[in-house]
Amino acid sequence: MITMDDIIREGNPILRQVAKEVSLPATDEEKDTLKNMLEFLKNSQDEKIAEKYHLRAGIGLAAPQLAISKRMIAIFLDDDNGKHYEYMLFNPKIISESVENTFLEGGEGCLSVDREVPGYVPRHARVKVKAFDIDGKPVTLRLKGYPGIAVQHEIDHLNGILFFDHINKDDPFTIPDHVVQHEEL
Ligand code: LHY
Ligand code: NI
Repeated sequence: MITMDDIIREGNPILRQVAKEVSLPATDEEKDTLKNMLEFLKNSQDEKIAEKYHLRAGIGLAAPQLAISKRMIAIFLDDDNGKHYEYMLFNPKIISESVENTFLEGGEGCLSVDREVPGYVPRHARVKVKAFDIDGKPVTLRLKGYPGIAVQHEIDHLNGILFFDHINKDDPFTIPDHVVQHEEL
């Protein structure tokens, strides 16, 4: 199983690389990695397992965080309405995005960043993502709110981008342009 020891941290140059497309059909090893990534997220949200293995709770993970520079991400979360989202995706690509933006009031963190970086991280309020699922079937997702933010954070990792790259350096808590918040999405 994946634990925090497998997750590389800020300063490791792999986090700044542009990850390679997975050539499909994916190998069994690639599929296993993706399944283990989802399993990690699930475990990290299970109080007992998380405590036993010292896992930091996470809702999303990208393969480069495991030092695997390939375009694979996993997401496992419940939104504010209790709706459950879980995805294992190969080669996810944002094919359209809203002009409207959103951000998390509490800012973002990252399993690869062991410090708090204060400030708002502007994200598109809505994104349409094309990807391939674990079986190599094409999927199109329309995501907004929390799952929308999560998928943008994870796809950023595939492009060598970390959340704090988006924070306004001069004024970290300035409200981004064109903002709509969750209830108005
Ligand atoms: N995951 C973190 C997590 O808590 C950070 C995060 C926060 C991701 C908000 C998306 C939205 O799950 C990662 O750092 N994954 O890359
Ligand atoms: Ni991250």
